[in-house]
Amino acid sequence: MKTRITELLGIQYPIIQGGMAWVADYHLAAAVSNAGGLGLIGAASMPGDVLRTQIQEAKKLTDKPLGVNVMLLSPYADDVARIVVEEGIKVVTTGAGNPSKYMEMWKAAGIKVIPVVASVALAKLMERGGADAVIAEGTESGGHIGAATTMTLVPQVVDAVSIPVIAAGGIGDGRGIAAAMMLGAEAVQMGTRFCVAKECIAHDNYKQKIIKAKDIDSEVTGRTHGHPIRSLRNPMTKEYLRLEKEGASFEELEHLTLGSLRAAVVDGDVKMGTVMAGQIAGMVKEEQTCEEMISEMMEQASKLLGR
Ligand code: TUI
Repeated sequence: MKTRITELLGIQYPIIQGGMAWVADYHLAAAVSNAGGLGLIGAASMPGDVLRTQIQEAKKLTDKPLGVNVMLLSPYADDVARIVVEEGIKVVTTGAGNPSKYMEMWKAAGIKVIPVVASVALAKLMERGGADAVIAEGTESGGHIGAATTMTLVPQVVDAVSIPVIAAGGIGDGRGIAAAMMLGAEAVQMGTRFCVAKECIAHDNYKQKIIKAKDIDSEVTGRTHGHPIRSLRNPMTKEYLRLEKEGASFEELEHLTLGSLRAAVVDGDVKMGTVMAGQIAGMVKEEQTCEEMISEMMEQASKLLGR
């Protein structure tokens, strides 16, 4: 399935893996790339030296195109932005902010820059600033989210910019891929489904929590202080939402979730940890290899799209 995105990135299938903090390490990134999509190392949780090692390890596992996701709220963002250049990374996606201050450095290094946007306004700004494509991410996604749904955001971004648009949020199978294409997207970004990939290093408790989740099992915490996060309902989200309702301070809430993503992903604490996952978790039913997931989804999408 050729699109401007498969051509731009030199990949076989229009599938990009989300750059999930703690979850998307070099094992997952290399597996997605080897299966014909674009794998990304999620640098949100990584100091510069850790990212450097991760990139070098990934390159031992794959010679296919490979990217890095730069989470702009990370305290290491400046180091990470420089290290992707030094390590010869050719594709960068960004999340949770405006990457304009790094754009010139990345473009000069020949990096394809693909920011995640949650609004038409930011998509237009990114196009003017030289972005090669944008990822329009709907509120169905896991983790840090915007307000618009994928169904409404994607076609509005497609109409507003000339660069190719990648759809994200609530896409977990071939039907989702086909639907995204019908909305004008030229690829999809998927996170939650890849969380349960065999090659993914997330703790088995985390994977099982996603596999057991039903359609309405996610919650959004943090709306009151402007950083909404979608994760699967557990004792932590219940306590967080109770505190938010009582008007708890940012510091109190922060105290509850400090280190909680790592606790869930690495230590398997799915009770008081943050199990970030999208609304599609209810449809994710089994652990498979990235190769199995991608070939199954592409077969389904191709049939539906008649190509
Ligand atoms: O970045 C994400 N999702 C994430 S990052 C993350 S790590 C984290 N851990 C703890 C606390 C907070 C984050 C977990 N999930 N998705 C991409 C994304 N970007 N979604 C929405 C946006 C976004 C929102 C507003 C991008 C730009 C924006 O406006 C920027 C501006 O300055 O105008």
